[in-house]
Amino acid sequence: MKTTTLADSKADPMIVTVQQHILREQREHSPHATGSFSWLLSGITLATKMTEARVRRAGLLDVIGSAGGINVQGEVQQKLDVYADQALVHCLGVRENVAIIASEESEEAITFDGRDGKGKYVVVFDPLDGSSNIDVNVSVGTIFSILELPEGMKCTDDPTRACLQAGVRQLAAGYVVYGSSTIMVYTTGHGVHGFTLDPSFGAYVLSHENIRMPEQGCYYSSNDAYWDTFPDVYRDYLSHLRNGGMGRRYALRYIGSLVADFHRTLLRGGVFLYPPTDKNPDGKLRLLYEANPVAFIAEQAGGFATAGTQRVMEIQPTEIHQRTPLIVGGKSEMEAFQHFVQPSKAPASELPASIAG
Ligand code: AHM
Ligand code: MG
Repeated sequence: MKTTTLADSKADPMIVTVQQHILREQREHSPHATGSFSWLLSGITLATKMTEARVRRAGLLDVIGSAGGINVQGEVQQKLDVYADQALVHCLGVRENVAIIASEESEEAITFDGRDGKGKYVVVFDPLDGSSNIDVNVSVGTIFSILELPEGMKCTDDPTRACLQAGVRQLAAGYVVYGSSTIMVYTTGHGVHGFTLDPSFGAYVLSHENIRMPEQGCYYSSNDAYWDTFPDVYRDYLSHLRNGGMGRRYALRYIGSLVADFHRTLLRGGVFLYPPTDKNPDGKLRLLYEANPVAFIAEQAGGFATAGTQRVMEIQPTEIHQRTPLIVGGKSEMEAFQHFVQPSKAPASELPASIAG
């Protein structure tokens, strides 16, 4: 008699969930791993599923909220960004291997009591990026970066200092886009992988394995309203892209949600820029939980991220909520950018014809 195996059955054969994928990666790259890292990551995936459930009902919750601001349980409705933050704080807080967290929503880093000796991870995150878009049904996201507690440091010593590590020290980074579908993208330094949430059974399922950024795309992504206040080199670079200097005329795509704009750039190529402006001379985006995770993912996918003249991941942070300019994109666009900003350091062989003269 033939025995039916799971592989034979028609029910979701051979899916790989994010959890299985992490365990598989650990077996391959860190055979002595204890599983503690995947336990930490499961806290993040759970929190993002809680947030996604709320995002999907955003309009409905607003209606209920406007009828008195109290939900059926008698609780005051919470704004989604606060809810997303609380979901992460809660889900990471119950994982004893998390020593410290820092969130865009909190001024200070948070440490958990009684974790000395057990807590070894530092997690920094933006719980709901682009949340001003939520009321108009535009994609928003969650971004995170995972670091290790510095050698010899206890989690109660100086939580802020534990967070102030350069991006090159990230163990993992990722984001979730709550878009037309919900997708989680992460890296642990072994490529970039994407998992789409299957709402029918609530699991992130591998949908984009080993994502590579196209070497050249056809979009640039920046807030054109600030054009007049961009430094000259940025305007020259953007004119170069727009006017066909890279062999094609680049078109503009800008959502105003970093996670969504970056996700398109990762899959379709091109370049995303948030340069210094008059209003934000140091850029607007936050180094630790916006620029660094995006930079790690971009580099793992064959792209690059700079703050102008310095690689994003080499910046030594001095403050948790420090801002930075961010220019991130595929190989061709980033090499061309280098020619505008630091011509002496740009790769000679790749000079765009129009600049090489
Ligand atoms: P937020 O973290 O408060 O949502 O702000 C960050 C957002 C990014 O998602 C986006 O890239 C940027 O702000 C858009 O800013 P602007 O409206 O100035 O173009
Ligand atoms: Mg943000």
